[in-house]
Amino acid sequence: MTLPIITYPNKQLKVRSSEVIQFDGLLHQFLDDMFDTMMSSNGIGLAAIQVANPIRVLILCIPDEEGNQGKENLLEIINPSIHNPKGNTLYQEGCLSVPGFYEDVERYESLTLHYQNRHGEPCTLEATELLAIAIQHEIDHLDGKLFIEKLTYNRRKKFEKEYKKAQKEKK
Ligand code: QAP
Ligand code: CO
Repeated sequence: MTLPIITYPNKQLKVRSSEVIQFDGLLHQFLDDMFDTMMSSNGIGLAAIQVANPIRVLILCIPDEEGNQGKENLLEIINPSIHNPKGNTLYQEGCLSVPGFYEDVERYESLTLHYQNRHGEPCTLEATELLAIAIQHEIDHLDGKLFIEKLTYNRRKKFEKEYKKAQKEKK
């Protein structure tokens, strides 16, 4: 089942999400719904708050070299924390909650991630490249932050102008 995605400037996107303590069937159904929602919107990452659920859950499905985005590449990440961040890198980011807008954002180049899987088991992951960037983007959602908040003053102004214009044209 797909869920509706909340878009900027909805204030719910600013909420700090809470730790997951119950790894039950309800959580598993929700993770499956998040996956359907992300796939049907052509996303590579989705945080629970983007579908109005303020819990520390995110999913990622980075396409492989052939561009395939199969469920075998799906990462379900719960209660994550970033360790040993290294280096810096620029990437043109987008977000399903800020549709149609893309801008360069600076992130750590590599990191170690501690998290729990859908069964509550502790996991560790070494991430670089697009995976490392996507992890940071999605964890920001759990803390109520959007990538547009990392833009310089001038680029943020450019965003507000372009986004408002696009919203008007949609109506
Ligand atoms: C987060 O973003 C991300 O504007 C995931 O019209 C972004 O899946 C991780 C999307 C950059 C790493 C690098 C955006 C789809 C999808 C749009 C997404 C749109 C349609 C964004
Ligand atoms: Co996003």
